[in-house]
Amino acid sequence: MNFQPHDRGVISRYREFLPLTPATPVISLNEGSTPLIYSPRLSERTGRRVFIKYEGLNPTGSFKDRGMTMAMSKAAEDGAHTVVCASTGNTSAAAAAYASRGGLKCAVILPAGKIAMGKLVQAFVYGATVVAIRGNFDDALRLVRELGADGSVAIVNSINPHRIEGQKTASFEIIDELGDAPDLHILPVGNAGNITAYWKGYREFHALGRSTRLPRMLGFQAAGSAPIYFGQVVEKPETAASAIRIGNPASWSGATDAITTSGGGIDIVTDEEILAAQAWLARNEGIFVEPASAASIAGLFKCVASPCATCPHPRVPEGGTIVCTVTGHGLKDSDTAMRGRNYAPIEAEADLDSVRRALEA
Ligand code: AN7
Repeated sequence: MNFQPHDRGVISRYREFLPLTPATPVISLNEGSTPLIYSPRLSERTGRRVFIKYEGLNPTGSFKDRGMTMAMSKAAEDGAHTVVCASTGNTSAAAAAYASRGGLKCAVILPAGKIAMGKLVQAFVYGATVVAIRGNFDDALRLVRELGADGSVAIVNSINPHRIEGQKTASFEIIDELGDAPDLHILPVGNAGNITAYWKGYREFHALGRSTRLPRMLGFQAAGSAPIYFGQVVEKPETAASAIRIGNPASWSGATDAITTSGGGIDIVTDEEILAAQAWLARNEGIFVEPASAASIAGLFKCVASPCATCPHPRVPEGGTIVCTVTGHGLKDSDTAMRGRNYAPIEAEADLDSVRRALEA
């Protein structure tokens, strides 16, 4: 049998581009290699070739697995026994899973009452110690920095540079699949690690001659949690997209660099636009994403509807290529997907006539 352990994860696929040593133990769940799905209806609506990078199909249901395989492997190499992170939900799910895979202890610090149930249950079932603070994500991240200061625990938030290294592999995959970089890349922005990582990945492959161009990077924040857009810390961020309910992003400067050097932009979308885009994508393309992820799609719609000064979309040539990253699976947060909608089954007796009547109603 020609079986090799970990022969499909991002470390194995892109080892030569990652800061590994022969001694690094690879802690992997075969993450990455997610589908890049051509989107006919988005393409029709925008007059561009639109692809969806469906990161919800990673092992724990979000893009965080790419960075976590790196961060956990390096933590194990460095002899750490315990990892800790702050999270709006997806980082904690990934940290808990990869810690259990690697035999490390995991503690997660979460804003109480603000974590989608699908994510919270992941932290518990994977066996993490879960602490809910009376504060928001930004408070949790401050506490994690303080906890990690004496070196007794390894921080696996994206302030850990290994996380960014792992996450940059998504850009590699896109270039490998399209044969070049897209004209425009759109993604949601919360703590801003991902936009920083994608831009790093695009630049690295471009420098190696694997792509002929660099994309413009366009990030979308939720209107109630948009510190980068407004240029100031938001003390009390609010949004239904709880994953990006962040008022003081750790990778702020990375995002600014990606946006300015790529000739891209940062913009906002309202919760209404986000939830409408979430439903639209599911109904029209068969792709169910969590609210934060739908910010990419809401952003694309906003660009089409009203080209604005900060938005590079009008400069994408007709027929040009756009990739939208959708970062997390829709099942992560079914409560928000149901809220405010009249999703209810049509009740019927268990006989053919009743079912027929129900179908005709
Ligand atoms: C689905 O899990 O910050 O801009 O603690 O879960 O790299 O922070 C999650 C962020 C977008 C924003 N989409 O990415 C966490 C956390 C989803 C997310 C983001 C997050 P960054």
